[in-house]
Amino acid sequence: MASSIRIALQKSGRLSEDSYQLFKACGIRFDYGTGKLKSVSSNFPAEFLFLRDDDIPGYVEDGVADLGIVGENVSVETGRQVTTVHKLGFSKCRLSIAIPRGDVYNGISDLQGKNIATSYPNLLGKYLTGEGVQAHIHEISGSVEIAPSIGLAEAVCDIVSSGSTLMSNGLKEVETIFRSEAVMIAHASLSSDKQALLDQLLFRINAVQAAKN
Ligand code: PRT
Ligand code: ZN
Repeated sequence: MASSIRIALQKSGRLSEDSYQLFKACGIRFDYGTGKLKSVSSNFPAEFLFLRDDDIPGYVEDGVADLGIVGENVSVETGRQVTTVHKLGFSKCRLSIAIPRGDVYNGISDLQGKNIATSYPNLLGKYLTGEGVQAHIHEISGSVEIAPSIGLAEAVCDIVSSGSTLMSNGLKEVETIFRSEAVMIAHASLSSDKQALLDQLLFRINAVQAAKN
């Protein structure tokens, strides 16, 4: 009988601190930020793994981790078979298409035949297909916003929060294709004792969220 649940969190990034604070608010203690890759809770049957966010959906799909916290944007982009069990309300952002500020934009059909740089080829590809637009998607892993100014692409599709990165790179947002926040994902078929631990955890998370509102 499994008596513990394994939870994958982002090691170091925009999701890390809020993920830790969520468990803390739920009364679940564990060592965090010590550089270790694993930590066992001292007062809840859970073990935490600290990983790159991009790797979390795969670990949860494979069952190496039972649960994970990740941006919905990453979870959907990876296409991994996991269950979204709860929206967590932090790390809110959107995935948007942006073009140089001075360019004229009349609508999505203006992107027909254009080059669009992104780290989200799957989400972008699905969106464009749904809109009946054919464009060339250039997958790059970072610094997407500089692509137009160096002549790599006419448009970008990237994560936006305040909009200041787009602005400082001379870009304007023209289409929002996905809205995201941090979510808890779970392995598709948890054993009944792991499901019981997840239910306990969700009960505490709901109480924490209700107290905030
Ligand atoms: O190292 P690791 O691979 O684990 O982390 P990472 O660098 O891939 O991800 P990280 O920590 O940057 O982001 C984790 C998650 O936070 C993302 O997948 C989103 O779900 C969420 N999130 C929320 C954001 C932002 N806000 C955000 N602003 N992720 C990225 N950004 C970046 C964006 O890429 C752009 O460069 O911030 C810039 C835009 O911000 P504004 O405020 O200027 O618009
Ligand atoms: Zn990442």
